[in-house]
Amino acid sequence: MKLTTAGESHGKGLIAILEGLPAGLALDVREMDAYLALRQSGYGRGARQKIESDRAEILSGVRDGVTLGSPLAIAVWNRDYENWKAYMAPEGCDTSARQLTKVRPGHADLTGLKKFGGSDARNILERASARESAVRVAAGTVCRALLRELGVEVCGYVRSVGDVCDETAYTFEELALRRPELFMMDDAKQRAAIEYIDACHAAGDTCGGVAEVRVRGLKSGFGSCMTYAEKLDARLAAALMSVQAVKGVEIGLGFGAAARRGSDVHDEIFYDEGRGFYRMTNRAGGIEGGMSNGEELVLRAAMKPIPTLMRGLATVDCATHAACRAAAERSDVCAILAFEVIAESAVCTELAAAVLERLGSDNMDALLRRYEELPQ
Ligand code: EPS
Repeated sequence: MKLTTAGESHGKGLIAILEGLPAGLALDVREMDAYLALRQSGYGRGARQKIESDRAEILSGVRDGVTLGSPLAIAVWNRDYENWKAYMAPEGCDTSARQLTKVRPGHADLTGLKKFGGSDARNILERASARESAVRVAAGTVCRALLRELGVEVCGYVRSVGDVCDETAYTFEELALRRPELFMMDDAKQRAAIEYIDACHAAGDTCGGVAEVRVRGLKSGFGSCMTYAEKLDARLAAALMSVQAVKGVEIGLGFGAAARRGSDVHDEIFYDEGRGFYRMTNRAGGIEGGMSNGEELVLRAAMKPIPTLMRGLATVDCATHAACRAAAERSDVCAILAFEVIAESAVCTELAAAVLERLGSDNMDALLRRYEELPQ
C-alpha cells in the first residue's frame, strides 16, 4: 500500500491517494471528520484554524461505504482558497503579490529556494507547510479502520510542551483520559504547559513538545530483520520523521538505553503453559530485530517549535540581500496536539502498509484469515 499526497496550503485543496488497499473495508467518513477536527484543535493554534473547518470528501475507491480495492482518493478543500485564489490559482494569478522573501530560519524557505530556484519562497512554503498533514490524517483514519479490524489499536498523548514534561508511565487504557486542551494526561502538568504556551505567545515566540504514540494488539513478526529497508523500527521512524517539524524519534527506552547497562535494558523472556512466551518489561518498545515482538509499540517523536515567530528572527531578504526580521503574518504558537494526531496517523499508515505487504491486500476476508493464523 502506498500513500501519496498533493496540495498547497492556500491552494484549492489537499488530495490523498491510497493505492493497494484491500476490497471490503467499511469506512465511516464521520470518523475522518472527527480526526480532522481534532487535528485543528488544541491550545496554542493560530487564526487559520478559525477559517478552516476541515472535512474529508472521498472521491474514488469506495462504494456504499466499502472499499473496492481501487485507488482511494480523498480531498480536503481549503476554505482559505477563496481569499487566496488571486495569488494562487493554477489557471493564472498575480504572483507579484504575497511574495515571501524575508525567509524564516527553521522553515524550508531559503533552502527550498536554493534548490528549486527563484526568489519568492511562497513557491516553497505552500507545500512545506504542515497544512498538508490534514489530508494525511484523513488517509491515516482509513488505515486506522483497517488495523482496527485486526484488533490493532493506536492511541497517544502529549508528554511534554517546551520544558514542561510528564515522565509518568501510563497504561494504554489510561490514554483515554487525555485532556482535550493539549492531550496531556496530568492536570497540573497541562496547566503548566498552558502557562508556558501563554508566555511564548506574549513574547511573540513558539514552542514544540514530545508526543508518544502507542500501538496495542499487533502480533509479532511485522517488519523483518533480513533487510534493512524492511525493519519496522526504521519504517516507523521514517514515517514519524516525515511529519513536518519532527527532529527526533525514540522507540522504547530510545536514547535512554545508551546510558544503561544491558541487564537494565533488555526485556527478559519467560514461559508459561497458559501464556506462552512472555516478558515482565517492555523497554524495547515492542520491536526487536526490526520486527514487532507482540508487545505494545511505544514510539516518541519530538516536534521543534514552529519556525514562524511573530517577533521575527534575524534573517536576510533573499531579493535584496538586506538584513531584516523574518516574515510573520500569523502563526500557531504551539501545535503539539495537532502533531500528536498526525503522528498517530503516520503510524497507522506505515503499519497498515507493513501488514498488507506481509499478508496481501486483495480483500479483507483473506486478510483477516491470514492474520488470525499468525502467532501472537
Ligand atoms: C496549518 C495551516 C497553516 C499554518 C500551519 C499549518 O496556516 P497559514 O499558513 O495559512 O497560517 O498554520 O503551517 C505551518 C505550521 C507552517 O510551518 O507552514 C494547518 O492547517 O495545520
